Amino acid sequence: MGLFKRKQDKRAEEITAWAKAYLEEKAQGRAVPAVEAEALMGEASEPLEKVEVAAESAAAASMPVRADERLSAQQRMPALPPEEATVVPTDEPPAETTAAEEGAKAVVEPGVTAKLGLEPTPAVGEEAQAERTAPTLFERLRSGLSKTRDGFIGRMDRLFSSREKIDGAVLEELEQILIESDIGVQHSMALIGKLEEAIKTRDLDRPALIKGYIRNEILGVLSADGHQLKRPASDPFVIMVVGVNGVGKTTTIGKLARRFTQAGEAVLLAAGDTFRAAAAEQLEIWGGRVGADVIRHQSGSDPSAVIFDALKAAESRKAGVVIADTAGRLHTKVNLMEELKKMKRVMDKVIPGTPHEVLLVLDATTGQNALSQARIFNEAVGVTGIVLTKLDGTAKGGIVTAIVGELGLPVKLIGIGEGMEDLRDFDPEEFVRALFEAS
Ligand SMILES: Nc1nc2c(ncn2[C@@H]2O[C@H](COP(=O)(O)OP(=O)(O)O)[C@@H](O)[C@H]2O)c(=O)[nH]1
Ligand SMILES: [Mg+2]
Repeated sequence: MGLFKRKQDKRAEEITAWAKAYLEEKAQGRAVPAVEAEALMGEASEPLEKVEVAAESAAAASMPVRADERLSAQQRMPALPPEEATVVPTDEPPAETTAAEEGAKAVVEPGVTAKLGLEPTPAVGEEAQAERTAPTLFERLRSGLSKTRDGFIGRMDRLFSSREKIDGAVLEELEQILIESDIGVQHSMALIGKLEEAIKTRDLDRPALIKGYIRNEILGVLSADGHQLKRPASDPFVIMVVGVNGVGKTTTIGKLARRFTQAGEAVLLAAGDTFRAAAAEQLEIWGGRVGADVIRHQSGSDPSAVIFDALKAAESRKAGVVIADTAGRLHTKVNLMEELKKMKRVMDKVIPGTPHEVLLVLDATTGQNALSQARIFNEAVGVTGIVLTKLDGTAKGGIVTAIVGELGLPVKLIGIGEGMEDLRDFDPEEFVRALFEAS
C-alpha cells in the first residue's frame, strides 16, 4: 500500500473515531452540536450507516466511550508541572465547583450564543482613565516597553558612557547585554561579529555610532515581510489561536475581536478550550464586553465539534470573522498537538482554506522558553504569525528579534497591557523607535 493511501486511511480512521464519538454523545442525549456531521463522515473509513449502528449499540450498552473526554474539567485538570507553573493565569477563579455542579452549569445548548451584559471591568475602567489622561498610542507603546528599554538600551548607554573607546572588552560586555536581553544567542554573536568588521572597515569606534548600528541591525531583522494579518478576499476570516496555558490567548482573542466589532463586523468566537472549566466562561465574558457571539459546548467536549459548529454558524449568519480559542495544556503535549491538528483539519473541511491564520501566542516574560514553544507549535500546526504578549511586564522584549531572526516567524501583534486597547499591530519601525528613543 502506498504511503499516500496509508495516510488517507489513517485520516479516515480518525474521522470515523470522531464521528462515532459524536453520534454516541447524541444518542445518549448529551448536548452535542446541532449540526450535520455528514460532510466529515463522508470521509470515514467505514460507511456512515455502520458508524451510526456502532454508535447506537454503544449508546444502548451505555458504554463510556472516550472516558477521558467525560471526566469533569476539575478531575481532568492535574496540577501543572513546575516548569509550567509560572505561566498559569491568575485571573481564573479557582475550580471550586463540584463535578455535578460543573455538569449542570455546562449544559448550555450547543450553538447557543452568549452575549453577556457585564458591568464595566477593571480593564474598561483602566481604559477610560487612559482616555482622560490621553497618552498617544506611541507613548503607550513606549511606556509598555519601558522595562526592556531600561534593561537593554539603558545598560548599553551606561556601558558606552563609561568608555571612551570601543575595544574588545566593551564588545564582550555588549555581547553579554544583547544575550541577556534575549535577542538570541546566535543573533547576538552574529551582530557582534558584524560590528567588529564594521569597526575595522569603517569609522565606527564611537559609542553613539555603535548604538545606531545596533538599532539598524535590529530594525533590519524585524522588518522581515509578512507582519500583517492576511485576510482572504471572501468572508469569513478564520483565525485559530494557539499557545500554552496562561500566555494570553483568551485575552488576545477578546482584544482582537473588539477591533473587528468596532469596525462594524460580525464576529464569532469559538470556545475551543474545552479542557479548562473556566475557559469558555472567560471567553463569554470577553464576548459580552466586545459584542461578539460565542459558540461553546459543555466542558470536556471535543473542541473539533465546537469549531465545526462555529464555522457552520459563521456561514449561515454570514459572520465576517471567526476566532477560535484552543487549549494549552502542554503537560500532555502529544494529545494537545493531535487535537489542534484535528481542529485544523475540521476547519479546512467545513470551509476549505481555513484557518487563514494560525496565531501562536507567546508570553514575552518567558524569554528563551518562548522560542522552544514556537518550535513545537510550528512543527505541529504550522504557525502563520506570532502574538507576543506581556511586553509591558518584562525586560526581555528583545525576544522579538530572536523570534523573527532565529525562527523566521513574523510577529504580527503585540500585547502591551491587559486593557482592551493594549493589543497592537506590530510595526517594526515604531517598535524600534519606542525602544531606542530617549524620552
Ligand atoms: N500585562 C499583561 N498581561 C496580559 C497581557 N495579555 C494577557 N495578559 C494577562 O495574562 C493572563 C492570562 O491570560 P489568558 O488570556 O487567560 O491566557 P490563556 O490561558 O492563554 O488563555 C491574564 O491575567 C491576562 O490579563 C499583556 O499583554 N500584558
Ligand atoms: Mg484561555
